[in-house]
Amino acid sequence: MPSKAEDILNGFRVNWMNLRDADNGQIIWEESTDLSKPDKEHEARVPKSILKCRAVSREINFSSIEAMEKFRLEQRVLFKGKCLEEWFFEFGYVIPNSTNTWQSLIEAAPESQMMPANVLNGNVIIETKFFDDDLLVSTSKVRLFYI
Ligand code: RRQ
Repeated sequence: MPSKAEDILNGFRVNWMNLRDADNGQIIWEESTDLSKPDKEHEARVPKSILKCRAVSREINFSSIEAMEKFRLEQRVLFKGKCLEEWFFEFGYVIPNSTNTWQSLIEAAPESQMMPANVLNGNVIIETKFFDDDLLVSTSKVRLFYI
């Protein structure tokens, strides 16, 4: 018998996602592959100019069959397995059988110095944990290439 977490996961998908330079609204990256799926390590190629952005604005368009009380993400930036930074994003209540566009702002920690793109390239994994409140629904991993 499927658990509640499995029911949510089975009815959940990311339809598309984009990233913008928050200072000028220009799209840096967009894709319609579902980077939330937990079974395999995903890869994404992003322009290295993203590292110069003060803030990145992200839209995630997702659909859910199941209601969620408090949909939220915990994301970790891992460099060679070591956590550089952790981010917390909360969407809140998800209407059953709905499609939603979730906008979030990713800001550089003040006075944080980015490593060069050639050092980061292929060595950064974004680990994303999907929760409904305290219930872990899935964990996905995306390896980043800065091009
Ligand atoms: C804290 N230090 C760093 C952080 C460093 C460093 O110290 O050298 C390097 C990189 C980063 C992470 N970047 C954040 C930027 C850096 C410049 N200032 C603004 C913030 S990043 O550009 O590599 C970055 C941006 C966005 C990493 C992850 C993401 S993301 O979480 O929005 N994301 C994107 C989708 C594919 C490309 C990246 C991963 C993602 C999003 C949603 C889901 Cl469901 C799964 C995975």
